[in-house]
Amino acid sequence: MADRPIEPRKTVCPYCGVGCGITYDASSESAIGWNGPVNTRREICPKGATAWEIVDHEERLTEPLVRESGELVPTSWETALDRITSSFERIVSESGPDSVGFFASSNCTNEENYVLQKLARAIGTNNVDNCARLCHSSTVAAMRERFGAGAMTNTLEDLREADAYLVAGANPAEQHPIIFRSYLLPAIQNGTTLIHVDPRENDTTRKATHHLPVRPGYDIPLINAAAKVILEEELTDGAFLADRVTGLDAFTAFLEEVDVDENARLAGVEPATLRDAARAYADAERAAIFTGMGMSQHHCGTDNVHALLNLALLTGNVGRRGTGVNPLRGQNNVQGAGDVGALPNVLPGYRDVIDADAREDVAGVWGFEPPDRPGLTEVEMTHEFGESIHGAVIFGENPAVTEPNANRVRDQLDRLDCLVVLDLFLTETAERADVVLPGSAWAEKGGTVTNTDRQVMRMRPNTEPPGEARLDLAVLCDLGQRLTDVSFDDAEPASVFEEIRRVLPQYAGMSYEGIGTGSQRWPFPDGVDEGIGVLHTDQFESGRKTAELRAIDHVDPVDPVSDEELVLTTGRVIQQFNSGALTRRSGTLVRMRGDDVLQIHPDDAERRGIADESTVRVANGRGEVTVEADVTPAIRRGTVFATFHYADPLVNRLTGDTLDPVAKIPEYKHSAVTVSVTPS
Ligand SMILES: Nc1nc2c(c(=O)[nH]1)N[C@H]1C(S)=C(S)[C@@H](COP(=O)(O)OP(=O)(O)OC[C@H]3O[C@@H](n4cnc5c(=O)[nH]c(N)nc54)[C@H](O)[C@@H]3O)O[C@H]1N2
Ligand SMILES: Nc1nc2c(c(=O)[nH]1)N[C@H]1C(S)=C(S)[C@@H](COP(=O)(O)OP(=O)(O)OC[C@H]3O[C@@H](n4cnc5c(=O)[nH]c(N)nc54)[C@H](O)[C@@H]3O)O[C@H]1N2
Ligand code: SF4
Ligand SMILES: [Mo]
Repeated sequence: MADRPIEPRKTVCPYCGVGCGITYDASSESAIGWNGPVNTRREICPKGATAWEIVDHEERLTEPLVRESGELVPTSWETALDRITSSFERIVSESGPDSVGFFASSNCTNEENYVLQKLARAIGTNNVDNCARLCHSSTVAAMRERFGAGAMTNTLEDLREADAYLVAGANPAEQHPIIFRSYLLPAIQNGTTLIHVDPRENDTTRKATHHLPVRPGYDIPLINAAAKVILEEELTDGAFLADRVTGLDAFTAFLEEVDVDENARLAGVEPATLRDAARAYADAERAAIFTGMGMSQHHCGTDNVHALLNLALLTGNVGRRGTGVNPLRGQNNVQGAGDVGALPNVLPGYRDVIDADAREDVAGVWGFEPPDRPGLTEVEMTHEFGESIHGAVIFGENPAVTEPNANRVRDQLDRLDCLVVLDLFLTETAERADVVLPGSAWAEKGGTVTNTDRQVMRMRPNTEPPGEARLDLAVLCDLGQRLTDVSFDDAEPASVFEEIRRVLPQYAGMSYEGIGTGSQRWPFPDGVDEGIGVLHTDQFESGRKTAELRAIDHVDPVDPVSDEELVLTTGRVIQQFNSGALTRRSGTLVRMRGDDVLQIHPDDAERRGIADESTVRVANGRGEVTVEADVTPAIRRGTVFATFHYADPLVNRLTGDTLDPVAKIPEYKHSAVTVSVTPS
């Protein structure tokens, strides 16, 4: 690929939601940091530092592929696009617009996602979603309902001022490394208390003052007990409760039934540790909550977050610097993919598709009215593949590895009449496609991405796509031109951003030029000088002055666990990213070990005759995997942990596809499994 022209320009890391500034560096022939809005001292983590290895990788897709007699063979763009057009036209004319579905990409820009959701809606379906569904859809649902905005309430900058951090079900030391090292750790070293709620001890726990090793799936009893301690010991913020909160009496009555010791035991933590942690949070002048997948990815994910919101309201920890409830978002643009409407129930700016005024407003810009019936979510769509959905476009996602109940997902993908994948590599999903389109990597594209603390930043090309590969935005616009009657002939990021501004109230005051090499933060209404940092200061984003305390009952996990079984929970490590489609291809990252093992407690291992580093079989009714055992007291008894970064072992064969009833997020963090020595 050395024949591509390269010009180093300031862009944004393609991996996590921190949004560090990176650029190509000619002297080291790799990516380095620049002093971006978040990584102001140019700091980056191992993934950012190896990001160029992906751009220049020999396995990059460089020409379109189509399936002929069962095999994927190289073809021209014209043939590939013709195949998609004729298949989709036939499917839609035979079975209607809801017989096609679109997976947008949280790894890709606002402009690309905006075009894809508009394309779906122009065809006449709201079947468009992105993998925000799999991360924080539950968090967004709870926060939108109670506070009026599903995003970090605070900014990284002001969170440095907190006196206590409550990190629940997140491991920022590994998953948001630059936030942890450059914002949280300096405060912790300066005396800020860190409370970590996580069934495992990991790099975040190692800096914690209090560790609550919760049993997976039992966060609600733990949080309710903490709320009871706060109320009993009069650690509430009376003035805030009087002014900004409703429902105190009903909530107090609900807590009367809560027994702190009993709930602590149910949650698997020491009552005294729980009481100390509750006091540490409530006593702090400013206390900030961070929340992650350990909370959101449960069949009760929305309720988990509702329970957390109670803590912030009781103690007046919202609407001020150094406080709030802060979901640490996943990919570099998962916040933005939702903002621009790549979701089945809302239009750009989170306006409901069932709201006639919202539809009319976008119709004023689009020239057509979007359909009024909410579409299906990602997991619901895969379940309909081969049933009511026959054609799908999967843009920058790898569901064959990352969706729950992977054996079922793979069967369903194979049942589609026409599966189109737009990606950089022949992923496990692309291998099942009818048409594979070669897209553009981070270093090849322009456009904007929105990071975890609502900062919209610009990407800039450092080089061109390799071979016949094309810019994602151009490909999506081409598909729009061919599949709809609407004009998609303008594939310039700057002009698409202009259109986004016109339909997305939160971005209305921004400008592409104005963002420059800095950032602009939403909400940024038209006519103001800058976006708003701390949300909910005088009133909530809901438009109300108050938010409600809410009684949240514990619900048992869906998978009952017998005496012989253990609970499998899943997650991440610093050096791998999601399906591993990119990071498994980095020679540097795969040399960092420990990312494809099963953590098991020494007592559980001994009972099963399992030795450290031996190969074990992990199984349940959905499937099985073989994996190396890492016998370690870092994981609580009765629980085992594995990452989902590999296609082998494919850990998602074991996860279940029960969905949270509100947000439709799958249960990734609690599956019953047997673990046994593999027969030699
Ligand atoms: N290095 C790296 N960084 C990433 C990613 C990556 O793949 N690799 N992915 C990005 C994406 S898309 C996302 S969404 C974020 C996710 O970032 P995190 O939310 O930090 O991700 P996880 O590791 O899935 O889960 C966090 C923790 O939840 C704990 N946990 C498991 N079950 C429970 C439970 O029942 N209750 C509680 N309280 N905790 C539990 C796990 O032990 C784990 O340490 O990371 C982003 N950043
Ligand atoms: N067991 C278990 N499973 C999980 C989770 C868990 O905690 N446990 N977490 C869930 C979560 S939070 C998430 S977000 C999902 C992630 O699930 P996915 O989104 O499926 O995972 P990624 O590996 O991020 O997939 C991104 C794909 O986009 C491609 N890509 C990257 N950049 C570009 C680009 O610029 N252009 C194009 N065209 N393609 C690009 C990559 O090659 C890759 O194939 O996994 C979910 N699955
Ligand atoms: S912290 Fe996240 S955004 Fe920053 S370099 Fe690492 S992966 Fe990239
Ligand atoms: Mo995610």
